[in-house]
Amino acid sequence: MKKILVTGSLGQIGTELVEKMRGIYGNDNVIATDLRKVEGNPVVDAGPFELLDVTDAQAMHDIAKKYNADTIIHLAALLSAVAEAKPQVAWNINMGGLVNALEVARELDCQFFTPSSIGAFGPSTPKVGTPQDTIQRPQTMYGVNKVAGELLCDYYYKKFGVDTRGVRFPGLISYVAPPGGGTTDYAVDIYYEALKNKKYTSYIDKGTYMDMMYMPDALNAIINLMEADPSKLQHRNAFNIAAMSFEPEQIAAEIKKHIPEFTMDYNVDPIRQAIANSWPDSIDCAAAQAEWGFKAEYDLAKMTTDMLEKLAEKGIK
Ligand code: VAH
Repeated sequence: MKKILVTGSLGQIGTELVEKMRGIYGNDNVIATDLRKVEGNPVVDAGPFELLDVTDAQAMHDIAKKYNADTIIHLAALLSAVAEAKPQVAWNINMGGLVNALEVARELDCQFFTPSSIGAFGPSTPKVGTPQDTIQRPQTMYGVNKVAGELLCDYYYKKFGVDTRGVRFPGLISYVAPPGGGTTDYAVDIYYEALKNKKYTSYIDKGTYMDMMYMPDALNAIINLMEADPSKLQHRNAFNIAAMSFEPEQIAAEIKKHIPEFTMDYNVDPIRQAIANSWPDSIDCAAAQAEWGFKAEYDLAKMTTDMLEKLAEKGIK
């Protein structure tokens, strides 16, 4: 990774990944792109930034060529709840953007990363200790996109030799950029509301377990996988990774340790609840651990302490 092009740079992952990679690889070596430009945002100001609609294949090719990119980190995509509301748009952006990015990687011989998700599993997948290789018959557009994406990345590796790599992310929690339209967003919103209003109304029901991860672990996972020795990667694309699994009552109880007056009630959103019900409770990360040494630093308690501290420093109250 010497010249890295990132799509969706102003999204939940991109915002922090661009900054972290600029710290490691140099400001000028990480080319941030996004559909929109937010003046004053460090992603836009601290290094190269280009406007890019990922459905425009030629524009993506031109930017990658202009900067001599040797790596593409393709993050631009719609999350699960938005994709369910606008399935045709999701297909065009999630699949159209991915195939364009893979084509650029093939043409310019770039290493390639794109995230899959626990959304790539479905109701017939084993729910607890979900294996790396198992049944994947999701019933959401997001899940269909993620499974197709995993297969497409495998195909580009086998057919064209593109060095594609990827992980199945769980819900990602961070204090920097909001997720925007996912099913797991409640586990981010709850911290903001706990600080602002001392209460939270959860749209995900009591007892619904989902895998989660704190953003610093997610960023390290991307970088470590991209830097990993390729000869050790048997799975290559779509490694299961997770740091913790919890249900709403458990995150609320953890927050209560810091904010004793915090309370939570429920107003379940049937659409996001149905999506959550179709996902695993907890996935097995053995392949990622064995093949590239995946390890997470943050559990629920450590993450909660850090989230509340960092949000308070940001002035959330
Ligand atoms: C979503 N945060 O909720 C995403 C993610 C594991 C879920 O892919 O859509």
